[in-house]
Parts: sequence; C-alpha cells; structure tokens
Amino acid sequence: MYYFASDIHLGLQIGSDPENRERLLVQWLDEVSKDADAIFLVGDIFDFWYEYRYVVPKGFTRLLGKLSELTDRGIPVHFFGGNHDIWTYRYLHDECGVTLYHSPYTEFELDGRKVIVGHGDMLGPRPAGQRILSAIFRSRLLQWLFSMLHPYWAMMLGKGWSRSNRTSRPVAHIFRGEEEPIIGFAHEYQRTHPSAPADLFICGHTHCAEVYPLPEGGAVAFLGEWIDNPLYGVLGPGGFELKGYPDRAVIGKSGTTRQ
Ligand SMILES: [Mn+2]
Repeated sequence: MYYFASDIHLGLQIGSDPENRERLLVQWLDEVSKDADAIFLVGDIFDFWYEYRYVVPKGFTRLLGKLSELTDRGIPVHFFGGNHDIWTYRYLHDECGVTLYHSPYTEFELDGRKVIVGHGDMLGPRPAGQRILSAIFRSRLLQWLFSMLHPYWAMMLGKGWSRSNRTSRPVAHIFRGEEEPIIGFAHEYQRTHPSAPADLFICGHTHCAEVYPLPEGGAVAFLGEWIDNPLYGVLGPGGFELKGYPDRAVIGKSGTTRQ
C-alpha cells in the first residue's frame, strides 16, 4: 500500500488541537507503516522550516525520530517541499533518510500505475503575482541573504510570514473544480502525454479534500489538510481512497485501473 498526506502545518498554533497535531501524525505514520510500501509527505508538513549548514529549528523531535525509524526499517519516505517548507535542504535527507523533492511534480510508477505527485503550488496557470513571489522565495540570493540573518530574527520573520499567510484566509478553501490551476495542469498533462497518460495526480496545497475524475481518464486527488480535519490518501490494489483520520471515513475514491 502507498500512503499520502500533506499540509500538516506543524508548528502553526491555530486550528483544532495544534499541540497534538504532531503526535497524531506520528501515530498515523506508525499505523500505516505496518503495510506501507512507501509513504509520501506531499508538502507543507512544517508551517515554517529553515535550516542552516550547522543549525536546524527547535521542535518536531517526535516526527524526526519517527521518520528516521521508518527509513531505518527500510520504508521509503518521499518528502515534497511545499510553499511553507521550500527551504528544506539536506538535513531531512542526511539525518532522517527521506528522499527530498523540490520540483513542481514527480512521476512515479506505483503498482503498475502512473502517479504524478507534487505539492501543487507550482502547477497550472497562476496569476503573475504568485509566480513572481514563488520565484523570489526560490532565489538562491534571497536564501543566502536570509542565512546571513541571526536565527533569532530569521525564524521570527519566517514564522510571522507563515502565520500571517494562514490567518489572512480561511483554512478550508472552496473547491473550484475546472477553475483550479491543478486541474488545468492535469488536463494539459493528459493532452500532451496521449500514449502514457497518468492514472492519478496527487497534490496538496489547496487544502481541499476531493477526488476529481478527469473526463479524459484518470483522477486528481487533493489531500486536504491537518489543521482542522486530518486526512490521508491510500493507494492499493483496489484503487485510491481519501480517508479521514483517525476515523477512516471514506471521503472520496477512484478505482484507477492499471495500464
Ligand atoms: Mn498548506
């Protein structure tokens, strides 16, 4: 089985039970590790993360320990940078053994299915302002300048930005269907890959919980968020399901057929 979760926003002190969000995530990782072939953490796992060459942020020790334990046991953990944790460099790889991804999307073959995974903030048509902002955040110069700041100010600035970003709009976004840039990306992908279309697109970012079937075949799964409403995706022989956690109520599904 393959498991997926995104937008946990660890460290963000809003929503339901922020103190226990990390414990819940670790409990989930523990449970799914029993039959996981791989675990995908699809971005915005941390509400803000910045690491220096010799220094990492305080906290998150339960999660970091659990990730290290899982990878030591041989379970692959794929960790995607989201727009809140783009500045994850080598530490999570070197210390916790996860594989890091920072490209807009990555193609996987899981159980004979073509699955495209990405956080989603860099997918599809987006307004110019957003594109400029993400280019700035990804610029080496800005990252270098930021690393010159004393960690006290850097973390204060980063956490403040992250919090204001969240409190300026509601946690739960209304799903806009065809208007979602990620749906636009999925159509474009299928159109440009007629001989090898994707069976499933999996993303986070929007905080919507949806499994959206594409008319041309395949589906797009939006993994929701853990601020108010923890959810996860599971892909097995029977297809993909989006489930609540810990109640495991099925919120959406897609019977993706193998090619
Ligand atoms: Mn998010």
